[in-house]
Amino acid sequence: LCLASCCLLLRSIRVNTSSVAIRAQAAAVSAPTATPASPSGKKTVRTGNAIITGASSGLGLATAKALAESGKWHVIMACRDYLKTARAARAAGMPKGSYTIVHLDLASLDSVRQFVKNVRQLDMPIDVVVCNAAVYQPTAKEPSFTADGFEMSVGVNHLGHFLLARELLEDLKASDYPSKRLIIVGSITGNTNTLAGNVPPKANLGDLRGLAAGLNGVGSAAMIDGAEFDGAKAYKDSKVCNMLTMQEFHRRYHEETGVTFASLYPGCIATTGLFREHIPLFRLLFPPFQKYITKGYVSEEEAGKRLAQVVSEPSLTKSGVYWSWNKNSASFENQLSEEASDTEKARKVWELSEKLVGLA
Ligand code: NDP
Ligand code: PMR
Repeated sequence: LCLASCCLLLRSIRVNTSSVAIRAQAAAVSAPTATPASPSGKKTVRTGNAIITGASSGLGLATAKALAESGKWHVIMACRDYLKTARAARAAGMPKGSYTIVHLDLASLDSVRQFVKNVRQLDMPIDVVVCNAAVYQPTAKEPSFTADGFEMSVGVNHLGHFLLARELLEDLKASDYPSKRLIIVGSITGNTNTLAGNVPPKANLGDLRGLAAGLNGVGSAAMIDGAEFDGAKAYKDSKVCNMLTMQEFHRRYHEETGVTFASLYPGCIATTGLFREHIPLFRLLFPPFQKYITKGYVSEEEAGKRLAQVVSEPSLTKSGVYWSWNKNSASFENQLSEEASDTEKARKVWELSEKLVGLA
């Protein structure tokens, strides 16, 4: 059974379906909700405000729910589909007034800039930012591109978040919250020091020639390493960029700002929308494969609790850390792969990304 599932899973990555183009949508902002005040006279920390990108489903939604239900957080759900997010929040039973939905399409740098303006208009301090949204296009034969012409997976998962995080750093810096955090979700599949990270195609940023040339597929490659397009690899490369970016933020800004920078692998949440573009056979086999064979499976609810810990647990304030959880669901500081902890590569990815998003 193990061998058969492995072969089917591996084969299923090679089956092609058309990729979905994502367009920038008009900005939509829900009415700001007042942050509940802490009871007067008591020395309680005020309600924290956490921005979570991609909170309309999967890990982002489960984290938003866990934080909202704790009563200690107001969640700003940064999503590209307003109605879907509103329905998801309601269906998840998130308390009314515990969240605000603000439009964000990470596939458009204009949308990212507009989001930052809209969020500032809410007049709430920004205490935590969680870069969680992602797309995974394992069956795409050809690359698709963001509004700014970047290959979609790296464009959304890394470059959109890079601009967002850079812009919001000053808001985090200005916040008076006792523990301010910027969290960028990583993954085991970007780390080649693990079994999961050695399933082909493996992450590899190479000498960054594709990123340097703009990732636009016009006269240059759509892949960071300059090689031919491979959707699964592009996703894994984007996760390496996420983990490198977190560490570069830590080196450049932790001391100056006091912000905690962190990344994590929450476990294999095999049931989320991340696999929506995969073939039906993969979607059928992947959850039982992860539950019964690798035993790496976690539910959306459990993964949401883990990310919520990285947002708010007083014990997880160390900066520059990539968190993982053991079989007993206890958090620990995990080791990144050689590439995902390469300081020189982190600096280069940072500098090239700055140029691409118009910050340098
Ligand atoms: P989902 O597909 O359920 O969630 C992804 C979210 O990203 C959705 O809310 C989606 O919005 C949003 N999104 C996609 N494109 C854009 C865009 N252009 N602009 C704004 N939002 C966008 O997947 P997961 O919950 O699994 O993924 C969440 C994170 O967890 C990702 O960073 C992923 O890499 C990471 N992860 C997941 C693992 C897993 O096993 N599932 C394991 C390790 C890490 P919409 O609803 O509109 O499509
Ligand atoms: Mg993997 C302990 C082993 C382990 C873990 C924790 C994961 C997580 N995977 C493991 C092993 C294997 N996977 C093995 C042995 C195989 C070969 C059969 C395998 C295959 C596989 C495929 C085809 N796995 C996958 C895919 C995907 O398409 C997923 C992916 O790579 O998305 C980028 C995936 C994943 N495996 C994981 C996790 C967490 C994923 C989702 C990827 C992510 O969110 O980063």
